[in-house]
Amino acid sequence: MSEAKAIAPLSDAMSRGAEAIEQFLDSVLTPPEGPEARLFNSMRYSSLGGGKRMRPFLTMQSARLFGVPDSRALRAGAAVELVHCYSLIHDDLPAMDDDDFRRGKPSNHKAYDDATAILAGDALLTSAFEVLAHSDTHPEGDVRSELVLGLTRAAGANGMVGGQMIDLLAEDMDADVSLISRIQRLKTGALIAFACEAGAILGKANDEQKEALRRYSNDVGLAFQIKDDLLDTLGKAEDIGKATQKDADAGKATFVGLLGVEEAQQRAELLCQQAISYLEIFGDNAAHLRGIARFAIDRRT
Ligand code: GRG
Repeated sequence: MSEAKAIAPLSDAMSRGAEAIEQFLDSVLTPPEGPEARLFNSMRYSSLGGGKRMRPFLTMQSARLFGVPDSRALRAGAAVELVHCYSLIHDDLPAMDDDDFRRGKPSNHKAYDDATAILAGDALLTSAFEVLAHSDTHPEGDVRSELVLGLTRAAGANGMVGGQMIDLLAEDMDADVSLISRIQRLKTGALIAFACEAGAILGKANDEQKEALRRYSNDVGLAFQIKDDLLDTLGKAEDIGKATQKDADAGKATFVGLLGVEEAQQRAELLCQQAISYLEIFGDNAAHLRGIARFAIDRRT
């Protein structure tokens, strides 16, 4: 009879993952001598010392399903986090969401200036691809190029940036749940989905395994976004580390605005359960991925 392997509680595993990401990003973003040190300091300001690091944790846990060495999964997860950090800097700029606080401190353009914040975002984005394309991420060029292709698609015009464009335009549209779902699938969901896909690419997962992870991550991404809307409506700025009620004040259509708090909560719960059901084929090895699906909707920040 096989005995279920004891696994560390989710919070311990997430803390260890976050610590590993912190150290890796610290090593990648070492400031050089000279005036460009300002750029590195601005990049470090928005990538170190904060954030839940949920996306790299998804990469590391997905990769573990296929026995991928942690050192490789860490690099792929860090690349995803670098893109995420760039998106937060640019999203906070006056031309976008115009937010003064992020992760409990002044947003990048407030701590530095608009031009430096734009450059820091640009440089974080490019450093993500530098990390991914390095042979330490995987010895085989084909695997590395599949990773690069996947991240390009998730982050670019057909993914996160495209979603941001539609989100900006949607302020003047009669948005319904289907449009909001599309925006969020691109803006937030695509990068979360790639975080899981990266683990599958590194581990050369088969089609059935890739499809299961794809469905899981799509539902987690949407549930995560609904929770973000709920936090924006119900949360306190001091707990969340950024302003709340921003979307409602800007007249933006959100899941909560369209469905109401209760139905939005129910939808997030259903998505969470559905996401977990897709992990059945991975058995006990997917325990932390199941935990993350719950974390996405139970979190307080
Ligand atoms: C400006 C290119 C560009 C893209 C912006 C993702 C995005 C698109 C903007 C982020 C704005 C935002 C608050 C989106 C809602 C969902 C989300 C990405 C929340 C922040 O992610 P968390 O909660 O943040 O994982 P931490 O700080 O924990 O890393």
